[in-house]
Amino acid sequence: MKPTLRFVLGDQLTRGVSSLADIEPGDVVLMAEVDEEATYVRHHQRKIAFLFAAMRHFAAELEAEGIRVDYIRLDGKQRAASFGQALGEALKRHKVARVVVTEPGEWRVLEMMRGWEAEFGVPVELRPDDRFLCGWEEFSELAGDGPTLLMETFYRRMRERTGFLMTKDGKPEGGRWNYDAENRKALPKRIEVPPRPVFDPDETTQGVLDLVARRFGNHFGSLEDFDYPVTRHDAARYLRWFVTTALPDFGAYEDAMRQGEPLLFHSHLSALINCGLLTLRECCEAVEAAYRNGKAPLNAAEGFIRQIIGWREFIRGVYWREMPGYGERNELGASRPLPDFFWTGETEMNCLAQAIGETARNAFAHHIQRLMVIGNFCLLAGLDPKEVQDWYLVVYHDAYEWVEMPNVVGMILYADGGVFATKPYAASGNYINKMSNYCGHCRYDVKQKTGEDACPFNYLYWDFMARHAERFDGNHRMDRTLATLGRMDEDKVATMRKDAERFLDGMVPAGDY
Ligand code: FAD
Ligand code: DLZ
Ligand code: SF4
Repeated sequence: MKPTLRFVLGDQLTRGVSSLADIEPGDVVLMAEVDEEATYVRHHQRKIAFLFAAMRHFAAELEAEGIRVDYIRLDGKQRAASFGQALGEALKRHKVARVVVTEPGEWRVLEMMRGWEAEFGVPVELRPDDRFLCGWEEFSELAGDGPTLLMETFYRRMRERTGFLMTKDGKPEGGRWNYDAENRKALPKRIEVPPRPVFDPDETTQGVLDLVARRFGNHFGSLEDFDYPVTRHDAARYLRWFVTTALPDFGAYEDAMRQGEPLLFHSHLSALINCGLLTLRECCEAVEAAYRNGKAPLNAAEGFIRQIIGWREFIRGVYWREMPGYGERNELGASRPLPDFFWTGETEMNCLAQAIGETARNAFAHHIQRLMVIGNFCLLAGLDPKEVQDWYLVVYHDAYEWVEMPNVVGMILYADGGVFATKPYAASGNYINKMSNYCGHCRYDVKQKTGEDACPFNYLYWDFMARHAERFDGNHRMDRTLATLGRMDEDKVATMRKDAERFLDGMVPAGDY
């Protein structure tokens, strides 16, 4: 019998991925570093390096198992510009009966895959990605199929279904489903953030870093001090470190920010889970075990597990439910171009300068920086949703469209009109001041509402509310804010709106990046 060609993409680096499930001796695994994936948006240098290094190590591990791997390097003798070309060339090299792939994380790639059978005249079997707990088709059974969805409803069903943090008699551990109210503490000054394990690049990773510097050195971001895990072994070590050292404080300080501390008590596991080096099950099992062994409090364990089996699965369900066309949504009619400082980090707004600077250095910013600093600014400033999506997809090492797009379109920009956000996540400088020490290092005054020295988040916040007051009239979660706006002195509102106009018009558009 002719062998099977199994095409494994860069974010499918799991030995148990469905495309490898029934691998037989003689089958060939195809993996390819292709220019199109690195440049369809100009990904952060560190993201490309991370993924290529992880791919090369994964391929070596398969080979060590005796599996035949046809690995196409970006700088090798065999080259391919795109997934399609890589497959077409591989089919000339190997006489196979069929091609097996696991469904991809992006609509764009799914469309390509659907065309392969006709294009290459070979059967192509597209298998579900069972590394997620909830398939695309069954999402509506768990989340509902109305025009609006609630993550919390979906999450409770996922808890029941998986049994994570459930008692023997089917109740949520501790008697409550959600401990979020305990997870909003500011970081006390005395708390030290624990140092993390670092993973020095080996020869393979160094080769990739050199390649990326050569080929993509003009992309955003830096490769300096690359120390992230790129193998299954190191990823598992990083998970163990998180569970034993950071998890106990993860919950309480989940929303906190501190200047010079890009990771705090966050797991920093998203890129490892998204590319497949870790499975979400093992992460949740390790966290649950820490709770059951008395090593981590319930608010931390529940908070982490909710992010994974709740938010992560839910966001993916929203993506596939709303595609295609989700990326085009623009309910609030936002059209301002992305400002230049999103690429340079050069802004006097310290919170933004810190979050963007860390993003450039690490290809990472934690959730509250992405949501309440950068995202909040994008919303209030009325930035064009397409430009914001591209930026988020480029800059984070964990970014794939299935997860980036709903977080941007639905969560930060409210550009989908509230498919799952009951109101826009808008906040003034007060929130950032409460949750961080950024304002103490800023040239703006967070207490001032108007004028040259006032924190721009303050007047941008009220300008946003005034701009969209009619749109949000009738949304009960906005009642208090709109009532406050209604009671404000008209001249004061006019001054804030003028300040907002001055500030926004003063931003330099980024242009083509
Ligand atoms: P932790 O704080 O330790 O949380 C644990 C895990 O929960 C994460 O590793 C992640 O897998 C999952 N998670 C938490 N929140 C979300 C969420 N909202 N959506 C999906 N998964 C979640 N996450 C990505 O993985 N890729 C992205 O491209 C991405 N883009 C985002 C864009 C915006 C505008 C926002 C607001 C959030 C985005 N997130 C994205 C979600 C979240 O910010 C990151 O998953 C998180 O910061 C990763 O850091 P961590 O691993 O330390 O997470
Ligand atoms: C993000 C990315 C990059 C930069 N490069 C590659 C690559 O060369 N080869 C590959 O197989 N995958 C890459 N990826 C991940 C893909 O973009 C990802 O598999 C698809 O977007 C589907 O989620
Ligand atoms: Fe950010 Fe305003 Fe605080 Fe400056 S004062 S750090 S701009 S919130």
